[in-house]
Amino acid sequence: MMKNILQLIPVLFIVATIDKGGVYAFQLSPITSSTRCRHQHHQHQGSISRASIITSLQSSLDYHGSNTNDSLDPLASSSSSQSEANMKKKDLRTLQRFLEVECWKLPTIRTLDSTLLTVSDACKQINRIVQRAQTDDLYGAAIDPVTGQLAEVNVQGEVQQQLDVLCNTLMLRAFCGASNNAICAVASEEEPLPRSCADVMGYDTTNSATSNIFTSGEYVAVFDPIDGSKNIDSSLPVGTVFGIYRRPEGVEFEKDGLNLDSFLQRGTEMVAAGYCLYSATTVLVLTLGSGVHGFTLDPDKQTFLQTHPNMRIPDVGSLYSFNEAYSRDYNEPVQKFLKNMKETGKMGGKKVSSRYVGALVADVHNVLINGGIYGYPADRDNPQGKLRLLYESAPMAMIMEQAGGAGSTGYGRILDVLPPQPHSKKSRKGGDNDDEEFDLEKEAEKGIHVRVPTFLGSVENVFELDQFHKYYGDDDE
Ligand code: AFP
Repeated sequence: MMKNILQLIPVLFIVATIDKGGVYAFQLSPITSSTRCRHQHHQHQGSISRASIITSLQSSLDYHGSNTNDSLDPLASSSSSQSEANMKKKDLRTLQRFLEVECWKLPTIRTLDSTLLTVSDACKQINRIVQRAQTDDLYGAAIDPVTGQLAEVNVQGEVQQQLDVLCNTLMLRAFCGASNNAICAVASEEEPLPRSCADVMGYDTTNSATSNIFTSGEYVAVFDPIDGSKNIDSSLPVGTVFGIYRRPEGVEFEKDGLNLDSFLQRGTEMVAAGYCLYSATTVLVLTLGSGVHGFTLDPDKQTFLQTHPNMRIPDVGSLYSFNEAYSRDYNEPVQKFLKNMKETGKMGGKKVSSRYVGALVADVHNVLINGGIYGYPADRDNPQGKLRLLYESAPMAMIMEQAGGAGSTGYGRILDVLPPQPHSKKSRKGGDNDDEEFDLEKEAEKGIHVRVPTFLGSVENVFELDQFHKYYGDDDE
């Protein structure tokens, strides 16, 4: 019974202490439905061995697992009319149906339906990876498959973890491997440079028969495959964020369909944005430029169902989501905004309340549902904040705006921010003719991975934050 119920929860931990002999954490394996001891924080000194704890927990689970007492099991209950009424499946539209209809309705994104469906499949796989991260030992630095050496630090200066590499690969292949080949190039948080889909899928672009398949895609995609991955160790939520831009007209492309410029557009040019949240439920929130729709993964059928049609954020909310531990390093407008809120004890006329999970997707989702403001401001160490414009702030800002909310840097609309442009129009192979100084990595770092102070949420709350910037801020910003 217990296992059945717990299949509904992405990651289950049982934390137990026995006779003051230490603390043990057991995670339910999503594959075998058995429990494994993940953390043993103190050496057990009492008379009960670790093995006997595992055995007794295991037999307890096995006992309940084979327990056919339906009155205890709301899912297995066919006799309890109360349970049946509560647990009846709702008649909800599938994501697939939604995409077929919406992409057919909107000519600007007509070819994106199969791409977005493939991306939703990647989210399902990432969901399973997150669930298995501890039982399957997906921690630890990734090994470079070519050299057999430990992976290098990524563009963010962090050593890539196996989990990051796996999720990145899934998203790369989802965007580039979709049957309609709508995407021609991708940029990921995990990669220093954007890549052509031909490169991702291992196609030889000198062969014109195959190169066309990948180079003719009309869109480019940006994404952060696993945002907030540090949360996984403590079984807290994480997410995936993505945005899709139409390839601009009139720019010169490399043979394989890549051009840095096609990524360095304002957020206003995005045609679709979304995120997947891996938490108590697995949720996909999507905008195709005409409203925001939320889909929840049915854990039995592994199908995304439209549980939140036409999501609207309240115009004003009382929730604030900032890492306040950094507040002494925030700039004056943000400090004053937070001080004012705490002194009055109110936001939006209601008693103010704080929530901060430390994963953008989870924190923003909470604000989207309940109203209020999420903020990752500039601070002394990070003069532009921490969040990346292209694959974090801009997609989230599009979602917020489409849901009736706002996204601001404190000094202006996030979607209006133009990423730094390369100083040369030569897009890829610098240094060989007219422009000796062109350094692609530097240009990409400046443009693709640019950071921006980020405030997202209800219009009234974000407006108020902007007013503090106007009044106390630096005119040069
Ligand atoms: P990681 O992906 O490196 O864990 O960073 C997550 C993140 O970019 C974003 O999801 C969070 O909102 C933010 O960092 C949390 O950062 P702090 O720990 O500095 O508050």
